[in-house]
Amino acid sequence: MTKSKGIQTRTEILEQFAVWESTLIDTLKQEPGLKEFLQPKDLAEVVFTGCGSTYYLSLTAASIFQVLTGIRSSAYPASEIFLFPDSCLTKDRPALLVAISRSGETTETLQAVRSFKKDYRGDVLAISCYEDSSLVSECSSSLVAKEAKEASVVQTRSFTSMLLIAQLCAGIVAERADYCEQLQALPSHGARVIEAHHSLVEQLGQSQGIEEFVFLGSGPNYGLACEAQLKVTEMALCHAEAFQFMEFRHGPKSAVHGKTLVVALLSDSAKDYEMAVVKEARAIGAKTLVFSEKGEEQDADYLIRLNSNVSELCRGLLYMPAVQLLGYYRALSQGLDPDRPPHLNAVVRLPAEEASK
Ligand code: F1P
Repeated sequence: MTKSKGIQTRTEILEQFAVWESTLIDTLKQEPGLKEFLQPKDLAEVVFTGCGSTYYLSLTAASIFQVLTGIRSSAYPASEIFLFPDSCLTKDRPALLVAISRSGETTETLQAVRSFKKDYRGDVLAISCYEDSSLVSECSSSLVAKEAKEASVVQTRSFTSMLLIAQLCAGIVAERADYCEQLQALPSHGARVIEAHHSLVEQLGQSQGIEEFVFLGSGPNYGLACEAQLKVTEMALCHAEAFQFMEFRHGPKSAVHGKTLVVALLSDSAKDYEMAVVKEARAIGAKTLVFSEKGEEQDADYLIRLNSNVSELCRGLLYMPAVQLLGYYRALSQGLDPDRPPHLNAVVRLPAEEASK
């Protein structure tokens, strides 16, 4: 008997909220050790790294970390760190590398860690789903979302759970108990939002009237827009792009047509600017799906209202299950198996001769 397509991905998306909950509990148990590890360092900068989904996670994590802690934070793909180290890092300032990898076995991420430890002599914090991975064993400290492990190739609950860990770290370092408290509310909000909008997402994912996707997000939401783009690309092999809202006007909008779905991950702080871009996309013929806290936007074809009452730096996670489902339904409608995208492996391991250069 053939297994139904996408069953693992579907389960991992829809059951992620319980995993968020256990990840929060497990991570908070490590708060004293984490404080001890992170706070005495007088850090000048924090660099986040990963590959693919975990690079996009790094973009969002760095943005949140910098705003909450005031410590300069940036994100680079792991390959850039070991291939172009001096473009990414400075040697004379105490820095921490946060290396993020679901598997903990991606060669580029391990190479980045090794090069950072050797040439920049900094500490490395690992965030992974595998406690017995090479990454965890090579780093000075680690946080593991052990229940977020996945059978699917494509990352869904692992992405959100590891992002939650990074957000909690930022809250702990910043001593923002209020922020950590808000994170506790995300599992129940996540389940509620998906229950309320599942059928809309299914309809949009399956719509024959949509041929390509543009995801817009600014500030901490840019990494999320990139990850949304990757979900649709990986699962559904569909053309998708991601931009910061205002960048969309500088060229990309010229390629938009009546079968483009523009998905807007709104912030609070720049909402008026962002909605002006949505309005413009709609005026040139695109369909628009807007994620917003209050759902009062008039210029949207479709709306997903979060109504979370948590800060914009906290709530981005709530966008992800819906965009993951969008990729899932799009894949099914194309006859593809979201669990097993062609040509893609769960772990990218470089051949030994490439890895040792
Ligand atoms: C990173 C990654 C994924 C991608 C694919 C291949 O893996 O690039 O983002 O979806 O599964 O691996 P990891 O380092 O987070 O394990």
